[in-house]
Amino acid sequence: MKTVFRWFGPENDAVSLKHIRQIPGVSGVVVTLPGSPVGEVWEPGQIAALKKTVEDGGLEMEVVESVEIHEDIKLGLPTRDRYLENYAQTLRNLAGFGIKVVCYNFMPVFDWTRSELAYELPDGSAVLYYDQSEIDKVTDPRKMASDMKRNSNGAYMPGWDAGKSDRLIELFDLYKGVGEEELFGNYGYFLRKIIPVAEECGIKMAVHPDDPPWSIFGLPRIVNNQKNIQRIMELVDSEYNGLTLCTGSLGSDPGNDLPSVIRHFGNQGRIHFVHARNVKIIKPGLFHESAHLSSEGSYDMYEVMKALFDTGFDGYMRPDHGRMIWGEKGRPGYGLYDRALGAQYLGGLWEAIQKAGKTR
Ligand SMILES: [Mn+2]
Repeated sequence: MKTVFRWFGPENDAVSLKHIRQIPGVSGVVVTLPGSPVGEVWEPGQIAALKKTVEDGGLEMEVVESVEIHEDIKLGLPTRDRYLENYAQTLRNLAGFGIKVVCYNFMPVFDWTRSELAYELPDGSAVLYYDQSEIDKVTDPRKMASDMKRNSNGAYMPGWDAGKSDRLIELFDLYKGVGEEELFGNYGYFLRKIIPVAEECGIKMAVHPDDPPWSIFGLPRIVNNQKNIQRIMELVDSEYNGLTLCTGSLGSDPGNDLPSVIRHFGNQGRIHFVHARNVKIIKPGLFHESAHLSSEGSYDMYEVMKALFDTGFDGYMRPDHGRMIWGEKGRPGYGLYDRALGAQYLGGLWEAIQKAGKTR
C-alpha cells in the first residue's frame, strides 16, 4: 500500500509540496488539472509540467483525481462520442507519464454536496456538515452551487466550477428523462468504450461512490451501495473497471457496512484506491465529518484497515477530508494539519495489522 495526499497544484492549494513531503510515510500526491475544461483532452505538455513540479518536490505522481466525465456522456446525448474520444486520449496521455490509477465519479450534475463547509465542533475545529433537511429547503440548485463556491475560502471546487452552474437549468431539464436505469445504460456505454483503452494503457479506473450516497434534488445516483456497485463492476468485467473505496461517502449511509463492502470488492481485486476518513452520523441524513480516530466518528477504522489488509489491498490510500484545526485557513476538508494527523494514525493501524498478521 502507498499513502498519498491530495494536492490541487501550485496555483490552487495553500498546502505546499514541501510540507507534504515532510509527512512521514507519504510517497506521492494525487493530482488534477485545475480549471481544465470538462470534456477536453489533457495535453501532454500540461501533464509533463505538473509531473516535473511534483518530482522536483521529491514526490511521486501516480494517481489522478479526477478526470471529470462530461454531462453529455452521463445523459447519453449523441454528442457523447466526441467526449468519449477525448476521455480515451486523456487516459493515453496520462499513461505516458506513469499514471496508474484514475479516480472519477458518475454523479449527475453535482459533485460532493454539503449543507455547511465549516461547522464548528465543541473543540473549536471546523468540519464539513450535511443535513438533508437543509438540502430539502433548497428550491433553486443554482443557489446551492453559488453557496458552495462562496463558502470555499476562494478555493477552486472540483465539480462545482468549470462553468457548470451556467448550464444548471438546462441540465435539470435534460435529466428529466434519465432515471436510474437510463443512467446504468449510459454508464455501461462509457465503460465499454473506456475500459478497453484503460487495459491497453495500464490505467486502473476507480469510480468514486456518490457523496452522499443517495439521490439529491431528484437526480439519480447509482454508485451508492454494494448491490449497485456490483452491477457496475459487471457492466464490464475487468480489474481495470474498479472502485475508489471512499469510507466517508459510502459510510454516511448506515446501511453500507464498510468492512463487509471492502471484503466483498477487495476479494474481487477491484479496490484500487482508498479515501479514508471518519464521519459522525447523528441520524440518517444528518452527519458531520470528524477526526480519523475510531472514537471520534461512527466507523471502526481498525476494522476498515483490517478488511483492506485481509483482502490483500495493494493500491493507494489517502487520508480524506480532515478538520480545520490550529488556526489553519484553507480549502474546506483539505487543510494540511488534520490530514497529516490522519496519515499517521492510518499508517499506525496498518503497521500494527501487518505485524500482527506476520506473527500468526
Ligand atoms: Mn472521497
